[in-house]
Amino acid sequence: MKKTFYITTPIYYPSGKLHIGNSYTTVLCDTVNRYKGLRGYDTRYLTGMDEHGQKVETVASELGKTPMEHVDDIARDTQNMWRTLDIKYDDFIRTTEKRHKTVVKKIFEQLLEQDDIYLGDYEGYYCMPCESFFTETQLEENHTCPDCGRETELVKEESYFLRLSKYENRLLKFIEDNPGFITPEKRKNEVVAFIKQGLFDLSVSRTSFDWGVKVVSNPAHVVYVWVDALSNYISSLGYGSSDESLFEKYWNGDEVVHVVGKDILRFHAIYWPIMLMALNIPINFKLYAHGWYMMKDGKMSKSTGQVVYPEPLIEKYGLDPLRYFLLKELPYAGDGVFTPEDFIARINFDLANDFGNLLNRTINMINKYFDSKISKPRKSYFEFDKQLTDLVSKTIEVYKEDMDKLNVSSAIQNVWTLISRTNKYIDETKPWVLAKDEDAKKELNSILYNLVESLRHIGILLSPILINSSKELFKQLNIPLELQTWDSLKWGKLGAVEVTDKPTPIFPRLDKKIEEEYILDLLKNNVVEETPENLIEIGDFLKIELVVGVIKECVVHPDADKLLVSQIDTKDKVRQIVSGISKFYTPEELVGKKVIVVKNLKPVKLRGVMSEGMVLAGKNKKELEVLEVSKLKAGDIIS
Ligand code: ME8
Repeated sequence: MKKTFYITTPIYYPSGKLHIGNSYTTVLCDTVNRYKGLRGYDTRYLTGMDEHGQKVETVASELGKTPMEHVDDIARDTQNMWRTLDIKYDDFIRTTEKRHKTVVKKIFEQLLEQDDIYLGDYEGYYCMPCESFFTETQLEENHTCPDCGRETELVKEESYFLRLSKYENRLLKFIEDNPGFITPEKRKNEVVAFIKQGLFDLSVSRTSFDWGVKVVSNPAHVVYVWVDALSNYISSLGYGSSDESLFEKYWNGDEVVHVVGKDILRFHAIYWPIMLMALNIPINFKLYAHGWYMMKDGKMSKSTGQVVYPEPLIEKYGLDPLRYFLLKELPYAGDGVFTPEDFIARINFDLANDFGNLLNRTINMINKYFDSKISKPRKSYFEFDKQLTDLVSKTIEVYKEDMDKLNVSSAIQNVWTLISRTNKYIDETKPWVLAKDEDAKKELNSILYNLVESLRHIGILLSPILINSSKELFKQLNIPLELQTWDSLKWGKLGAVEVTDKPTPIFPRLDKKIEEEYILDLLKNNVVEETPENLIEIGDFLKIELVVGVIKECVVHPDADKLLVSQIDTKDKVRQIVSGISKFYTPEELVGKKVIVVKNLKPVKLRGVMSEGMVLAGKNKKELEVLEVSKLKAGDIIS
């Protein structure tokens, strides 16, 4: 029986178009999954979308869509994008699907019944774009989000909690007993340090929005995103349904790997295993947390145009160069940077010069010296042969170790060492010199055979990575299917070959300057002037009632020097408004001014004094100026 292998990406938020950063995870999983398939595993690859939450509800309404219409659109676009990247997943789960929601409901109720989930009160600062809650001490200045720097909102509501604290010691022991559970090592250390600080119970429901899975026993609550999202890894396998065969086969099978970005490591390394412990499901997975793709100037961000999308790069340069770049340039335990210069350099140096040229030169020589046919040599003629074959065997071994660790970047580097060695073999054996000697035909044939045999091995090792060009290599060299397999990775399995007599370079060399400029232009087009998040509907604006008010009296706030308390006539009444403008105006300067007042602001007490509205003012770094009108009268409407 074949061994099983189950690999998952995180399920993506439908917060907009996915960029090369999120694509990295999906390409990485696709590559590892193809590698495992090559090794003879029975593989299953899951990806999908995390479609619930307040943000989806808000963005959809801003776009004038229902949440379901919005997530349908994004899911379709995402699947199209994966098609462009030739991602071969077996299942695409969406958390809005019935098969998923049923499982979430079941899990929640079971945990509630067992008292692993209990009802309490939640107070925290919520950042909507990040879908995250923070304690006050975690916030940056002015209560802004530590991750994205945007304003957070203080939320207090009834909430269900998952008892993390109860499982703290069991989890630490599990991590200690299973050294390969979290990789790379440095990520594991981060997790252990975090747990040792002590775990707080996790808020797992919300009453402030609707777009989510309703708690069966208390429908005022929706299940908060992480319990919903994490369950996808088993709901997609039919866990808890009438047919658990996939769950049995893959979850309780041989290998399960969750691949995640470093930012969501904690959720997968702490909350998910604790949920599984509480549900009495074996923690059969291993976790690999990768770093991030950055831009030269920092994080990828749609709002500043510091973002790269895969499609235009694929359209212009083909799929393999992008897959190669993504997989090669992100080091195992660190972050990577995308620059147009590096992208073009990788195509020109690694793909066109080193790899493509080796294939092209080899085929051209076989055509020129042997009319496209060579035979299998009876013996070795050169001292360099052994060096080459030794390196081939060694490369297979290190490649295997790297790929099993998901260190694809290192696997690629090792294959390139073999490519360089093979290029060097040509320089050492000098086929063009032997070609002049009629008595050296056998030696010349053996050199070309060795080149093709090395290229065949390189093609197999690269087949999960460079999916199109490895096929092209096999095609141009006419390698039979049975010699494209993992089991055929053995020197000398190749017999006689007849290569194509019409070779085409698999990676044409690019003009550095022109292409770098082309990519820079692409990046400029990505600058988004205004994102849906900062656009409002006209209806939102019309909700604000603005009228002219005449300031009748004004004094300094009794308990706060910075505040002025004004009595302002807005015709319907004289209202008291507190404003933080004493640095710019004395009370006397304000009396008599005809200003613009927000009339329908909820009254609040500011340092103990009631304020019923707001006076509009404009400001820059140095000055603040209250907006005034000249002809209009108290109560006149501003619109
Ligand atoms: O976090 N480089 O979804 P998400 C590399 N729905 N990876 C990046 C990246 C970059 N520049 N930017 C984002 C979520 N990512 C949750 C997951 S799973 C049960 C729920 C990665 O769409 C990021 O690290 O915000 C994460 O792994 C993935 O994209 C999805 O992010």
